[in-house]
Amino acid sequence: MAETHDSLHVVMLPWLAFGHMMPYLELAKLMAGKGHRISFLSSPGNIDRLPKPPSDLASLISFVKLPLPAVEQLPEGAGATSDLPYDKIQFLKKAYDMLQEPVARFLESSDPDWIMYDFAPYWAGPISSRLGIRSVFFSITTAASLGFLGPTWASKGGDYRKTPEDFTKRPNWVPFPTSVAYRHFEIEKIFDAVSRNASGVTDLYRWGAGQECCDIIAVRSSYEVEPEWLSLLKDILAKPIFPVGQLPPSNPEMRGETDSWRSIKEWLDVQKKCTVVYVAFGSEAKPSQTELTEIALGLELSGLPFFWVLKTQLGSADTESVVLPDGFEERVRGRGMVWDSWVPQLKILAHDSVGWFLTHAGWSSVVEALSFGRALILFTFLADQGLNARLLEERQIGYPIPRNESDGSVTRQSVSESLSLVMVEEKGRVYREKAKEMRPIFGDKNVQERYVNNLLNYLKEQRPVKHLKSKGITI
Ligand SMILES: *[C@@H]1O[C@H](CO)[C@@H](O)[C@H](O)[C@H]1NC(C)=O
Ligand SMILES: CC(=O)N[C@H]1CO[C@H](CO)[C@@H](O)[C@@H]1O
Repeated sequence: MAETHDSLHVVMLPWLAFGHMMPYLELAKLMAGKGHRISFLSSPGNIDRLPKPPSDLASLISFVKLPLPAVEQLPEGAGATSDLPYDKIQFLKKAYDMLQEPVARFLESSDPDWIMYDFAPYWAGPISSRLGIRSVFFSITTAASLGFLGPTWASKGGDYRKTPEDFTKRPNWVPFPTSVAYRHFEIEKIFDAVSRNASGVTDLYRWGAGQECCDIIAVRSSYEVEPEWLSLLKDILAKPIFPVGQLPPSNPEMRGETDSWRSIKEWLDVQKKCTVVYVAFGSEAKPSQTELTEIALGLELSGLPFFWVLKTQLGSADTESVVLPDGFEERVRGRGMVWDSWVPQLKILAHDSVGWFLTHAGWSSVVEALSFGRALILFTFLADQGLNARLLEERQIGYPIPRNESDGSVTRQSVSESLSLVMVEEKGRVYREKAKEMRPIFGDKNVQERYVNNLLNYLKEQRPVKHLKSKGITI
């Protein structure tokens, strides 16, 4: 891939979470595939852990390592949210905010056309406009989540919603009927995002301030999936809104042919076609001990084959690791496999034996599964997962395991019953069919390319005037 005279230089500044860095990187690859140059900024440890782009794009994507300053209470060596228990993430944000100077210096010296920044670096907008660099607020969450968050005045502190209960209802700026809102137990768990924290600002403030200071807003979304929400965003955010498509991972060879994949594949190869439930809750979620016990016993009760990627500890600073019920692994041996380290999720989802996915509803996992038409059974933990789940439930693309509304607890019976509903019963047929229908919508490369081209056309047309002139482009 070679640069041309109208190639752009775009800086990407994703939040220090793999669920954010990966879709940013996916978009970076698609843009580099069109000859544009990307500088991808993150902590050194994260960059070392990210999959390497394919060799034909490697020269166009430069990874820029920004060491994180030491912050009291932030465990040494932690560079991403997945290295930390939930209550320590505020210190990672505090360290991240201290990157303002290094980021400004990088922007000044490299003079890109555009920067694409995430919700956490809400300070990137003002820095860029001071330097005459244009900016995109790029949200890796769905348009529904952004719509639920609301206009910037709301997220910046003027929200009429004050109690957790307020966040369980449709916001008053949403004019169409929808069930997209948190459930009681979901918002209770994350309500501190609404309050001040060690970093000095709330998460909501970061979203609002970041959206307010950019030139345009890009969303990991598509008109095929969220037409009503995308049109709402135009109204409430009063900025050009660009869906960038669902960004299905383009490169299932991530991290190469590892030994772990060889043993996983060996196990999957001997299972019957389309029978295995893949169970995984993303890099940041760890079930509580009671949840873990009930999910395990539910899987056991169901009698179904499963492959479970289980995180029992969130980084070495996590003192509350969880354990499987006594004798569980012996009892399910042969039909169930529990894996406690990183897996090539995309390859597992792509395997013929896998038919179903018990997921936390993180959007990257949803996209990966639907791009193979795998039916979804939902069990949410944190962040925007509840909102994603409602969106999927309302479109009958995902089935939520019934839970106690007030504390979110789940029973082994409801786990087992939900699995058989989606997998075998007549009542669950709609979930199986919808998942198949979604396959081209989430996985089609041409659909994806259209969205990226549309964004790129705008970025080219609207590049900073000084750069147009220096490249001899007349306006
Ligand atoms: C749900 O949880 C609450 C709080 O733990 C408890 O009081 C209630 O009895 C539970 N409801 C059901 C139906 O189990
Ligand atoms: C200063 C402050 O309010 N800290 C809170 C930030 O949020 C965490 C949970 O993520 C709480 O434990 C802190 O008390």
